[in-house]
Amino acid sequence: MAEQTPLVGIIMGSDSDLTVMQAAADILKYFEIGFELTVVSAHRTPQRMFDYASSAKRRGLKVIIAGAGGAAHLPGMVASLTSLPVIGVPIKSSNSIDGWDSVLSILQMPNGVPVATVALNASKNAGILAAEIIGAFNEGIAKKLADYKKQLNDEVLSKVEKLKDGGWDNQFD
Ligand code: RP5
Repeated sequence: MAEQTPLVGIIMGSDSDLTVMQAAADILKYFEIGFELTVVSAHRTPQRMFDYASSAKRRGLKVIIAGAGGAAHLPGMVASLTSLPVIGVPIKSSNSIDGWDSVLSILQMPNGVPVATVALNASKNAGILAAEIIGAFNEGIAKKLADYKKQLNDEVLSKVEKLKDGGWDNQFD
C-alpha cells in the first residue's frame, strides 16, 4: 500500500501504553486510513504536547486519538489546544489504581472542552470512532464501515444459528 497522508494522530503518554494503543493502529490499517503514531506526554514533555496539538490541524490531521493512564491529562490538554475532535483512551497502566482513575481523568471534562472517551483500554473502538468521523465526509470510508458492521451482524447471526442447531449445553465439548 502506498504511503498515505496521515488523517489520524495516535498519541500516548508513554511507550508502555503501546500494547493497548496498537489496536487503534491495526483497525485504521484495516480501513486503509493513514495515521501517525508517537509518544507525547502531558507531564514529561509539556512543550511537545503543546507543539503537537497546536500544529495538528495545520498538518492535515482530522482526528486525534490520545491514550494515557493514571493521572491521564493528555487527551484533555490536547483537546484544550486544538479544534480537532479528540478521542480519549483510558489505559489501566502501571500507575493506575484500578483503571477508574484513568477513566475519570479523561471522561470528566469541563463544559466547552469535550473529549470523546471510550471504554478502558478500548483503543480499537477509538480507531473505529475516528474512522466514523472521517467517514461522515468520505464515501469510500463510509462504505468500508458499513461492510464492517454488516460483518459483525453476520457473525452474531451465524452464532445464533450454531446455538439453535447445536443446542446450548454442548457448545464447549
Ligand atoms: C502515563 O503514565 C502514561 O500514559 C502511562 O499510561 C503511565 C505510565 O507511564 P510509564 O511510567 O510506564 O512511562 O502518563
